[in-house]
Amino acid sequence: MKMTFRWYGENNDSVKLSYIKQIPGVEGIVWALHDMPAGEVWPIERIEAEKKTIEAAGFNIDVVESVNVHESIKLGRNDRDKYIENYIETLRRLGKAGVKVVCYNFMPVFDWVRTELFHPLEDGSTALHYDKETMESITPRALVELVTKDSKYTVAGWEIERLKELDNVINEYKEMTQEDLFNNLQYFLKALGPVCKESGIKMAIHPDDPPWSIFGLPRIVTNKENLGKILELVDEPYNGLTLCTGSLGANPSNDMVDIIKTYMNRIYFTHIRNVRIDAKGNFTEVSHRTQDGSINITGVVKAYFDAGYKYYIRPDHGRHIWDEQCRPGYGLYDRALGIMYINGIIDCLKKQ
Ligand code: DNO
Repeated sequence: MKMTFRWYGENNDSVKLSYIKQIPGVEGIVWALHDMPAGEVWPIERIEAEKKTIEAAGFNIDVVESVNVHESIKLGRNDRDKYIENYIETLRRLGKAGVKVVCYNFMPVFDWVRTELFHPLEDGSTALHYDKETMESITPRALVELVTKDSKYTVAGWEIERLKELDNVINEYKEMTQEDLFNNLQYFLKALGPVCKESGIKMAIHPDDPPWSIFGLPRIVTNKENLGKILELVDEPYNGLTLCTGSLGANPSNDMVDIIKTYMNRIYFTHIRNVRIDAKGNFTEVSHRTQDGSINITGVVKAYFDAGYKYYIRPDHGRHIWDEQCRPGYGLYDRALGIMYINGIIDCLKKQ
């Protein structure tokens, strides 16, 4: 297991690389060019500059999260091939720079969705929260306003460019079935085959977060069965998964340990996050510790350990603790605690 930490780039993150270096065991920085609009080719000079900064701080650049997929590809519009070509070129460049795994998602319009970014927890910290009733009564536009107003940073996955055509794009999805979305994903993945094979890049699709349909939009990366179906769309090693325990785990019928054991050999990247689900199905992100939430984090780490998992792992969203001012979910402190918890479980297993 290779421990990594997500970092948004110089002047775009409250956390410094030198701070991350002080967390024991972190080998790699999970990075991206966050200001690149989906569908555009990433400039070589910028990839090189990022690589230089990250490597100079003593980390590898093996994992990119994310190269975002243009809406035309998800919708299967007539102009999708040009965006797929651009995606391929970006992968070629990333491969040359030494990137090994590219995380992406295939969620229509929205990336992850929450109704509150700074929900108070009983310990005085705050965390990301999802309220079902709010989601059922709010319009997409009002949700964007509600969620982005409290953050001084852009919220990754909620980039302005992605959301500016919100209403039009949502309408375009109206007629679309889950099957259509699977087909469009297959078309996209097949086209990436040659570049992935030539550059050794593994594609790792991120689960839908939360793993159910929102605003009537189709969502397919939601459960064990669909993950299996996605792997079969192109049954080759380059087509793999990002396993995010907090995304999939927000649905209590997703048994994370079972899912991980089933797809272990195609999971190239893992996000460890705990959520506490209440009786109504609302959920709040909590500390990584197993007993603080609804997900068996200890069991998850053990499943990876037992399998001799050799790919990448990172602590996912943390709470905002100790008055830290940071990107929502992406502070230094709670994610560092998360790493030490994971490190602790692993060391304990090693000793046994
Ligand atoms: C949220 C993240 C997601 C993830 C993308 C991957 O914090 O887990 O935004 O990066 O869905 O494409």
